[in-house]
Amino acid sequence: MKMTRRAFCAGLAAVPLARPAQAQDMALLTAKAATVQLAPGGYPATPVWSYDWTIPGPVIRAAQGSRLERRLMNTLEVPTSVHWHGIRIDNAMDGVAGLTQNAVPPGESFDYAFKLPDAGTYWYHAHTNSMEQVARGLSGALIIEEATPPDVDRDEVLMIDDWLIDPDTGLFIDNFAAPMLRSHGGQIGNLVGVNGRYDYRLSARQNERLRVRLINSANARIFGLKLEGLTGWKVALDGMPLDTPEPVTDTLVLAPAQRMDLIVDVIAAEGETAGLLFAAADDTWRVLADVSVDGRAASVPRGAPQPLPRNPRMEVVGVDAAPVLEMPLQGGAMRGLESATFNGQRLGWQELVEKGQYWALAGQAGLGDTPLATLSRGETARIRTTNDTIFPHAMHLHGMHFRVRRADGRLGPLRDTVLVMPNETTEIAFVADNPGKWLLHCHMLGHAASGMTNWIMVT
Ligand SMILES: [Cu+2]
Repeated sequence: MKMTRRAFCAGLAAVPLARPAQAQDMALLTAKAATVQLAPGGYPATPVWSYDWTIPGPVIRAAQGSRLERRLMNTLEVPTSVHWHGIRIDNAMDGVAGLTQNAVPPGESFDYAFKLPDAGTYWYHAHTNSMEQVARGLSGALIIEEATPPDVDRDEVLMIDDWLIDPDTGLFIDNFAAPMLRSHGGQIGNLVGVNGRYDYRLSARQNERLRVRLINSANARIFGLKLEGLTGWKVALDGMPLDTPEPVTDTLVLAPAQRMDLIVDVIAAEGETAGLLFAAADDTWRVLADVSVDGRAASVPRGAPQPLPRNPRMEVVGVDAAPVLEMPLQGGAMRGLESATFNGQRLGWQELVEKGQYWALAGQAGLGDTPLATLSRGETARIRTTNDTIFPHAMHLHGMHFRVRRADGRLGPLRDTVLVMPNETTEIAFVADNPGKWLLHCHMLGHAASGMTNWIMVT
């Protein structure tokens, strides 16, 4: 697909339509078919599934400790539901169709209302047939603000995505269920962009300080990212503050569903190039977000930033004494499965393939009636994932954050999604302090739909 980079995109991005709301009404989040100019001007516009007419959906901002209320209105022709990714949420509000709620039928609504215990960068997305619904556009940023925000000049949300578009028609290439994609790395788009634009650009001044909130909302693409004309520190991962800001010295890796907060200083002078680059498949660095430097905010850059204020309940205690649950990641192209349990039956590889199941977690393909584990509230648990496949997987736990326990017993940062590379063993440890049924799945959404989904119960 040939894409020219143009300063001006002729297509009009869709804008949210203001709706008169009754005072007693809950604020709406409408799942809606829309048409958006994702490809450069001159290429056709793309019919999408949106929240409130835009790709991505509106940035929802709320204060830490407050309650978020949204009435999902489903005006699509398919059932849907909303998952509030990374929020340590009431189980009934987690949005997982078939586990925590029934999918909302066309024409109906569902009221989401929940407390926001943690500040940070989160996102929301469809969790009904998410492989297709997220790819068609059903996602948006969810920003929970600290009472005392860090000292920055600006706060920018960069939702990074890719889309698989037929350049002749503008339509999404409709092969979400293709075995080739689901049994391999997943659906990788042919157009990469930020906040719904292939040519996203910001303007900034030299020595201006920005908080940049990166969110990977792609179905399967692992982004390698690099700063140009900018210098910065990592200050949070998956919403949760790091104890100490870490200088960015190398390529940043952001797996599907992961977030990273950076505090970035513009070091390029006026007229010099600056921006965020991504590693393309041909190993070249390409511009993902262009920063045009115009003027000067200060004569010298500032020093290292302070850490963000901590969120509550960030400690994971009693890890060394906690029992270890083995959850090997299995299957996929080139490796396959001898057998796995699917819908209560032990099936061989050929039977699994016929049912569209290419992957398994600890011998189980897809959700079973019984959870992978039942944990008592307050218990510390460890789950060891050995990746026996030849593909990377971004493993996400709902409802609770975890820390990676390294081989030497030290704990990594608190997060909700971890990238497990082929032949790698990663152990996560968490306090099971949130009661309910919590999904544990790969966030390569094609993998999740074809076996890599399980759940744990906290009683
Ligand atoms: Cu996977």
